[in-house]
Amino acid sequence: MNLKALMEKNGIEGILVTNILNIKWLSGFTGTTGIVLIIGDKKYFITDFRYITQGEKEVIPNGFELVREDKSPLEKVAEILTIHNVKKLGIEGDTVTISQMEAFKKTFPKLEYINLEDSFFKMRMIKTEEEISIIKESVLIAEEALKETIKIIKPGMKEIEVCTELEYQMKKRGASKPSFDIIVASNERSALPHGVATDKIIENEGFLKIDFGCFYKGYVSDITRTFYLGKNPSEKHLEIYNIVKEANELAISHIRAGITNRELDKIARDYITEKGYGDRFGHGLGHGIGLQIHELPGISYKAEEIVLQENMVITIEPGIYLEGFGGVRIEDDVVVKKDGYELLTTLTKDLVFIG
Ligand SMILES: [Mn+2]
Repeated sequence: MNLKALMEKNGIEGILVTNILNIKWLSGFTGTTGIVLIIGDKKYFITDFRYITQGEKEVIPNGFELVREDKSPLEKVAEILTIHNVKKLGIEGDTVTISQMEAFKKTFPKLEYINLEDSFFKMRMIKTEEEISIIKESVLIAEEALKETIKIIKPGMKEIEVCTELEYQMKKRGASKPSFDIIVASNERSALPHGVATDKIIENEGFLKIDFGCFYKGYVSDITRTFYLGKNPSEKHLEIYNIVKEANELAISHIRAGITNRELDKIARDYITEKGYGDRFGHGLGHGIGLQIHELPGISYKAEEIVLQENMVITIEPGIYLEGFGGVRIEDDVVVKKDGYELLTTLTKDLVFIG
């Protein structure tokens, strides 16, 4: 769906966009303060003194009119709405706060507001070729950084040292920051699905799970690899590693436009359940990525059913977590294609022994 279709469907003349990531997605603006107002074919970007130069460079090439406000952005919005005689305005119901809504109602008391709910998040699900190439870059930076980091990992190191090295290696390659708090979970801590790095010492003979990624030009990567530190894994280590790897590969092999998010989740979940570990896989199979680390569609049995479409970018990340023992997750980033998929992650999924 595009903006025009969104306005027609909702019977509105304009849309007020305040979510900063939706603003970036629409206008290309990378700053932190601005408002976008769409009225019919006209696109306005309203900002203050601090962002005029940046705004000119970023939003004007995308067809926006730059409007400078010196007092209050909402007063400027009110002026433009009056010029165009707008009566019904769309707002982002999944983003606007109660305080913002009260401010809108105070400034434009005569308007009728239409809740566009998650429409922008749904539009953002399908990436352009340009967005996909940036995400690809983001994945490559993260992967190269991990390869460099693995070289220095040894028993006796703290998880947080691994995390710091990985962050440094990503930034050195052009990342602006990690896409979330890096997870470095060693030994029995690997059983924590979201065990962010701590000052725990990494010990020999156990799993080391690293879930990481970076922001590059505003877009994220999100990858997990589980390593074995040492040389003598138990049968259980190998068993759960292989089940997770097979579930990951099985799910990815089914990706194509037309399958639903829930069907995909079920494929991996049924496989893990068949092998006896269904209750140890307690989270969704994956999620969309883009300007945010968790975007629509959620690839989960709990998510609203969504049919996958070409150029959605999703993660596939099955896991098995055994409390007191350890856990495995293998996560890849994948582009949905018409008749299949494009795997962006290139790191091996074979169990790698380090240390
Ligand atoms: Mn993820």
